[in-house]
Amino acid sequence: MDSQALAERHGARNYHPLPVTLVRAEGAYAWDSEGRRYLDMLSAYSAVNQGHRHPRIVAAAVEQLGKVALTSRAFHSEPLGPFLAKLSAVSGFSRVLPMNTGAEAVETAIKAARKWAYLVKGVPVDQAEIIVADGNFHGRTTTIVSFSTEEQYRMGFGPFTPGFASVPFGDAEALEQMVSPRTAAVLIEPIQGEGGVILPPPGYLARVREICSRHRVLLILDEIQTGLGRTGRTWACEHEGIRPDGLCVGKALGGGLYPVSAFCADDELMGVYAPGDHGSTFGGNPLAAAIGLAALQVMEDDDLPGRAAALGEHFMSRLRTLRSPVEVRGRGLLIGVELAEPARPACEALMARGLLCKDTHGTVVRFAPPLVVSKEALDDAFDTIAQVIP
Ligand code: IF1
Repeated sequence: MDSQALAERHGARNYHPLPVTLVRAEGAYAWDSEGRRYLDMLSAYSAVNQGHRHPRIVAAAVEQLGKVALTSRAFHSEPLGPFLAKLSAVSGFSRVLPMNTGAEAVETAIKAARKWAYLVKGVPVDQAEIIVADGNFHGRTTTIVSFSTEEQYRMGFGPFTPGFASVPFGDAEALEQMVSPRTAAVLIEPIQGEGGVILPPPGYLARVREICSRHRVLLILDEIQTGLGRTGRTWACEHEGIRPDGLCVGKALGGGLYPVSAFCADDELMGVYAPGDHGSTFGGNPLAAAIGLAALQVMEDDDLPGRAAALGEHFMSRLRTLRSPVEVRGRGLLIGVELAEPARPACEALMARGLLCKDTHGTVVRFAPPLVVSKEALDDAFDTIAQVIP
């Protein structure tokens, strides 16, 4: 049996992958078991911003593997300190709590916000509320899907965690109406990726920032997908010149090699965590720290935010010349092309022509190539896309 058949036979059916088996990848490209080359337009959902197997990140991983890979946080490890210091500098927050998956970073943020509400803000214990946005995606744990508005992500997984209220994404007035003395935090994505690459109205993030500051509510941004250069700035919130009180980071923090995530905040918020309050077997392990440090250095040295800004503007301007899309939206190299019909057939046709894409929210084709992609590759990709989505 080949890999697809074995996965069909033995794997849980929680995905419906395109019929392609990837055996090698490098930079912006991947090759299947028949030797066909594809331009990767998904980047593992923005976890491969630095390109597949970036030589500097692979070298850092191999070097660390030759020393020690896993110690647990019961002991210090050599690479952890420099990684935490680097992410602190890049995020602009004094403290970093390293985890593995994005969902764990979000859960870390939720726990910190609730404890801050009780210890610092004075919200009665077990009554803190966190405001989220309709159409959100923050991960798949039962607490996180408790506040999802996507029925499929919730169906059959109750009972759900209380203490969350959802408001329309982009509506600052509705958000302010939802604020109460029990509100600990607002948790939102600067751009909703899974929601179909939904950008809020200009100024929305700045309005939310002002509302949170005025009501002494924490603003926590989930930049797990939008962060680390994807939208043309290191952090998507920079487009509106605002600074949250907490930042969830993941995906490309692992440099396309390994699960690395973190929650970043200043001392007042992160200070609610005392030794033993929260943790993870693998969080902040030496291999993750070495990879995370290299991933951040590559983002800076290869100017991935600048590349995403310039290439994204160019690519979106070309996509906007196509007649059939309902809308082309995005920022940097996080782009969604909304079709008038289901997007999966278009993704299958694009795959047959050498582009790996993923549909989202039924009718949207997401284009999110590695940020190391060349302009020429994007121009070739446009010519291919124009054949499928005229
Ligand atoms: C799947 C979606 C994208 C995320 C944001 C937290 C997480 C994610 C903004 C959790 C993860 C992944 C999960 C993956 C597919 C993909 C996805 F379609 F599910 F929503 F990218 F849009 N915050 N997104 O996008 O991070 O725990 O997965 O490391 O679950 O199918 P994780």
